[in-house]
Amino acid sequence: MTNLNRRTFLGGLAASAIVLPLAACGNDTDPGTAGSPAATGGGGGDKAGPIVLGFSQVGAESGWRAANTKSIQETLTAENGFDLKFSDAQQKQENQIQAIRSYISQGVDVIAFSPVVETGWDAVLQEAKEAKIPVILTDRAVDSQDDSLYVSFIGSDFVLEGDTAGKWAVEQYKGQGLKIVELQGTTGAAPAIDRKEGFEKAIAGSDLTIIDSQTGNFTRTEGKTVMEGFLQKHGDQIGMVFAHNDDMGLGAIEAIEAAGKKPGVDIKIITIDAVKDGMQALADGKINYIVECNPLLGPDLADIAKKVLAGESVQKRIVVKDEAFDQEQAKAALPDRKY
Ligand code: GZL
Ligand code: ZN
Repeated sequence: MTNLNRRTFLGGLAASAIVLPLAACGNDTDPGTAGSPAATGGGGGDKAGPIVLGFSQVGAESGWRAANTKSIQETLTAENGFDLKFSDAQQKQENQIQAIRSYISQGVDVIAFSPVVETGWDAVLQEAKEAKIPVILTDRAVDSQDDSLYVSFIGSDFVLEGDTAGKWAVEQYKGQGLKIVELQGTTGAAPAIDRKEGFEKAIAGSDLTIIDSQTGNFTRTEGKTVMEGFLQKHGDQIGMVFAHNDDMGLGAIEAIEAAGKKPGVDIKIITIDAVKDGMQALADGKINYIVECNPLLGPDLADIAKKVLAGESVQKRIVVKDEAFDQEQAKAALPDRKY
């Protein structure tokens, strides 16, 4: 009997509250009587066999996402006690909802996902709750009224990331009346909403102003296209680009160079993520400052999943620590960067 069936079967047991002698099966230890943590699929410390974890990933839109996926797939391995079911939603919420529903019907032990946008999750998370399948959020948050719909949220503080970027910009460039164009992340996504909020608060009261702002959906291609539009519309007025991620900043660099201007010199650039390509551009002087957003969430996810299934209490919010780099710091850090 595979783990999945055992979990569903045990779930059934608890519901019927009768204790049938379980068919001897595979490597299962005695799951305990109906109603015990094991029987309700709570897992119980003695849960034998791998933890079946269904993960719904946003997509493969950026270098950050690739590093995040790698961390999850490299950590949630069979030898680490997991049977990982992984799906890529191509940045579509309906694909994530569909994947979560399929994990529920498979009767996985735990569901984890990075919600592409903040809203629209309550129904499917309610279904997971009714199926007694714990849900862990990684990377991005949901704006849900009912926070019993997930057991833990592991991710960076995006408002702080925007604040750190804005504070550095004011420190470095105040007094020049700098005009900023903003490349926003995916509309409705927690990092886009929160980074914008943090940055705007940090520059408020200074002589730095945002003269235009548009989503580039966290991708290099769209960042380039939107920057081309900004250059046509605002030309030499543009003193700085604030991009919500490195990939859109790298796209902006292509557009700026195509317009015969020097990125990092004629037009300053501040981005967020600190993935390898971004850090290289920073070291090369084409970007001026990068605030890191650590994508290596696999170990925390594995730890929380094991604790939840062992019936241990877990922290509701785990804030991932981020650093920030200027050009000199990037040169020093590059050789040791893990992503
Ligand atoms: C942030 C993450 C964002 C990255 C982008 O934690 O959700 O999504 O900043 C990625 O690069 O696409
Ligand atoms: Zn929000």
